[in-house]
Amino acid sequence: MANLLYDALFATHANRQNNFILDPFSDTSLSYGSFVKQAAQFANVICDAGLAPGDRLIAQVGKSVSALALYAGAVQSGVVYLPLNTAYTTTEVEYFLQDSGARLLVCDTDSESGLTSSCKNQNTAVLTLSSDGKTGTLIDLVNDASDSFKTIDRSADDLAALLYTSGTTGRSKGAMLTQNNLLSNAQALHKLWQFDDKDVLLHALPIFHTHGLFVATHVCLLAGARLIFEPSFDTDRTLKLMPHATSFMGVPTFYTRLLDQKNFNSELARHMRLFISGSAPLLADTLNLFQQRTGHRILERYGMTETNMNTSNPYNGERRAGTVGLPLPGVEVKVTHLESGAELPTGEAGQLEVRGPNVFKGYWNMPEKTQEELRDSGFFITGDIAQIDADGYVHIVGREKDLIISGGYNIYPKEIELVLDDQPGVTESTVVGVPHPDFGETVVGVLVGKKDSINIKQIEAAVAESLARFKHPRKLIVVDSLPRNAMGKVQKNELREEYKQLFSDTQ
Ligand code: MLC
Ligand code: AMP
Repeated sequence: MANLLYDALFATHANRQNNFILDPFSDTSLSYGSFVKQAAQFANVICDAGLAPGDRLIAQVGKSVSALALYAGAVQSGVVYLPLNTAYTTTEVEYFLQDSGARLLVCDTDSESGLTSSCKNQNTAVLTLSSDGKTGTLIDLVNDASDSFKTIDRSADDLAALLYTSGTTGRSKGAMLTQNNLLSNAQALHKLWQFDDKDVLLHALPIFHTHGLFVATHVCLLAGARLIFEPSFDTDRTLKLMPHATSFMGVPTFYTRLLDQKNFNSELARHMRLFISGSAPLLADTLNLFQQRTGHRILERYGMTETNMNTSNPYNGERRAGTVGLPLPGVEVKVTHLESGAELPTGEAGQLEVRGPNVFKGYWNMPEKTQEELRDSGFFITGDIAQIDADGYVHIVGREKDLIISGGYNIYPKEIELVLDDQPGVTESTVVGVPHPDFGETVVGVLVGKKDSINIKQIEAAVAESLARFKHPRKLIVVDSLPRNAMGKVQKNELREEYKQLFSDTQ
């Protein structure tokens, strides 16, 4: 047997001296060969920590080359990589620790103390890694570890990663991603988007999500391309670095922020060959404005944690504004009736379903939830409402799932409603997403209770205590009652309509 994912992404680069990571500011670089050696050191430390193939490793660490080498070491040692948003609070991380049964937690030096007791309770080892990837107990061990490691065999259907995507019921669900889920998708994108070893990807996405870790990094690894590996997205730095790059991937907020910069123009983008957008809807206006400003037409694609990428606008061919393009080779999409599941005729809007080698194995420890969303036929029910036009282009027209996407991050209202309902004086609450000029959508909490019995500041403090900053309602509104339909269901669309101007640019 072999380790398909490791062999394709990393082993192929062993001993190669060509550049992998570039830093144009300091004019330094790291070769592929050196990176592969670093990964082996991390793999040795992971095994020395007692992890066996299939064990889970939680990484809640800043974006650094060491963090990427930790991921590569996890793949090489056959453990299941479980990345977490660095914004998650201790309370949120404790859930993931317990649900995943992780054997090792790698966290930032600053957050170790808050997690030590939970880790001790469930016999999870803890190692630290500083946000710049240069220090911590993990690095101390890596520095003493051998830079060669016998790669652990893993089959195509073995788990490679476990990524949590919050659930409408409030409990995050772990999406089980196999070696083949990840490799087949990376191979399809590598070919479709024509990446090669002359490319330099300006990588400003976090690597604790699908977009930054699997779409951006895997495609470059397969192509032998170079990465300008930014710790996070910073508009000014992006403008300075762009002349050194050939390609860029981002969420729509990256693009609207670039367009807000008057000095962002075709001159700065003259070396670029490809801009890709995803994770949230890209407005047709943004796409057209970007093309007018730079001469480049952004290529929009659509994916999910459970399926990696499903559709993409073509590299050569019409990049149709307001659509997420055509199904990837090997991927099938169909639109079905919300209740009956029957396939709908072309052009009709309904539930978007996806089938292919990219579709995950199921939700960790949630067989019923898996059964609900993954049909016996292999089609996965995405929760997105779409219509497919006569040319086969997929238009995402809405969401059946109760989801807010803010700056590319998924936020599930239920998780926030549970906290708000718990607050003194609140008899009930509901959370909706409303348009936001920068983040696309943002969170509004609507509370029912007696005005004088609700303390907004205290509620904001309670929310901050248990939920990551990006989930915090940007506005809390107290009302006498919530709009309900005849069945008693809260009419969130009425509230979205009522508050849609709350953050409008034209205020
Ligand atoms: C940061 N903040 C956010 C936020 N990001 N609040 C809401 N939504 C977000 N997305 C908080 C900050 O902590 C800060 O809090 C305040 O909002 C202002 O932050 P900012 O300085 O404006 O944010 P910034 O740090 O610049 O980050 C914004 C961003 C970042 C867009 C660069 O959110 C980002 O990198 N998003 C990418 C997410 C991503 O990779 N999605 C892919 C999911 S995978 P305070 O305390 O200072 O007020 C997927 C599948 C697929 O969806 O198809 O790809
Ligand atoms: P996540 O679960 O974090 O991977 O988010 C996946 C969800 O993001 C999808 O189900 C869609 O709702 C949304 N999404 C991703 N890409 C796009 C896109 N290009 N256009 C609209 N929505 C998108």
